[in-house]
Amino acid sequence: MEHYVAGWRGLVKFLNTLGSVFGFISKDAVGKVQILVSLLKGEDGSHYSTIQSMVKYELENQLVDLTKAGAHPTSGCRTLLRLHRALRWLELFLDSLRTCSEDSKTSVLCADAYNKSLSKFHPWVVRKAAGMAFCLLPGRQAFFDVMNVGTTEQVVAMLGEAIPLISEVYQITEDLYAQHNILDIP
Ligand code: 1PZ
Repeated sequence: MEHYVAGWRGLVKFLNTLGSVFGFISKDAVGKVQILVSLLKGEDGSHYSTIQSMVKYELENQLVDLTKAGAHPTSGCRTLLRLHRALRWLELFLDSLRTCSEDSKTSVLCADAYNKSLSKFHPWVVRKAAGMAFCLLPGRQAFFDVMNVGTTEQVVAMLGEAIPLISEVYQITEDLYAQHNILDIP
């Protein structure tokens, strides 16, 4: 969990360098990261050291709203699920960035990845706002420049290493949530 949270902090930091139009996205992610950190640092923190132990603890102690929103709007399971769903978008987006041609538009890649993943969990107004924000993404080269990794070849190589790790984390979480039937926490 500590590493999951640290990874998200890094992503948010990067998102913030892209400009204030992404503020509403980063604010939501920050809020969710904060919820997880409070749980991790809280009285019951020892149960939150791994995602597996969190799921077990919260389910065994009825700390999760399973069918409709209720007493536990900030459960660890619910909160992490939101970030988990966004991780799938990230995986798709980074993979398209890695393989795209020089004249591809990041806004289109980003929207495609979003429409294939996260968008199905969002109401119309969020989809609309996200779509507008995507249009303001820097172009491919400027995007690679802010990543601050080096040449395009170096960016592509770095993504080639990072994406399989993101996929692995995504798959482990997905399997765990499926196993406990908690992929639809409201
Ligand atoms: C590089 C470009 C960044 C584009 C980011 C693509 C994701 C668009 C997501 C739009 C989210 C809009 C704001 C908040 C939405 C929330 O309603 C949902 C559900 O949470 P709930 O309301 O149920 O508590 N939140 C999410 O789906 C989590 C979104 C996290 C997005 C993190 C993006 C990380 C970007 C990393 C950049 C490299």
